Amino acid sequence: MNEKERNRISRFLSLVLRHKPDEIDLRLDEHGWADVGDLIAKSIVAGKVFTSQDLEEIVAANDKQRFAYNEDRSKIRANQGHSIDVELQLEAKDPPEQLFHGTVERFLPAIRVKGLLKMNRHHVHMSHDRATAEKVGERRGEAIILTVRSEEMNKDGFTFYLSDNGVWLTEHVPVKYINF
Ligand code: HQG
Repeated sequence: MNEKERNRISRFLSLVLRHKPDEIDLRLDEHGWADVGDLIAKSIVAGKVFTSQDLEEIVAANDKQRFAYNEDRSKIRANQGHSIDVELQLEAKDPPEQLFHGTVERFLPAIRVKGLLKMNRHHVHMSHDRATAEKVGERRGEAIILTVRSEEMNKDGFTFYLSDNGVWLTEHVPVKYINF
């Protein structure tokens, strides 16, 4: 499987493991896990053909480590980014002093009023390095990087989580903790 093909399947996996499992009649358990055999079989029906070995390659090669297997590799899930209702059982973790969030100019008026909202996802996504936040913002245009005073937030009682692929997550970032 070449890189282009891997990316195509990877995007398809994001769709069915994070947002629309119903589209291929895939069942995810309450923690977001899909059975690997079931995923492969139902993907084939949907015209996305890959083997379990292809899947292992896709998971290993994924630029953001978006997917993970359980211990015996019988199940797979997305590490974060869901819009459907799953409980990832993330562990709370103390954040560094500051975290970065990449966005674009046109969202700033709303962010200045409401702070950072999780929008369609389960959490607000932040990164510990500015470069990653730049990439996140650039998906939508010229990136604007906001600094979140995460340590202060945490001291004030807000909970932070670190996903298995290194994304920092929290429910909501009120305006007063954002440096624009
Ligand atoms: C913005 C991708 C108006 C927020 C990326 C963002 C990341 C507001 C957008 C991951 C707002 C939501 C997450 C407010 C926040 N008013 N707009 N009050 N608060 N926003 O995609 O952080 O490829 O849900 O700034 O690389 O862009 O999917 O979040 O622009 O890691 O693995 O609303 O998704 O990773 O957009 O991206 P998103 P995000 P994957």
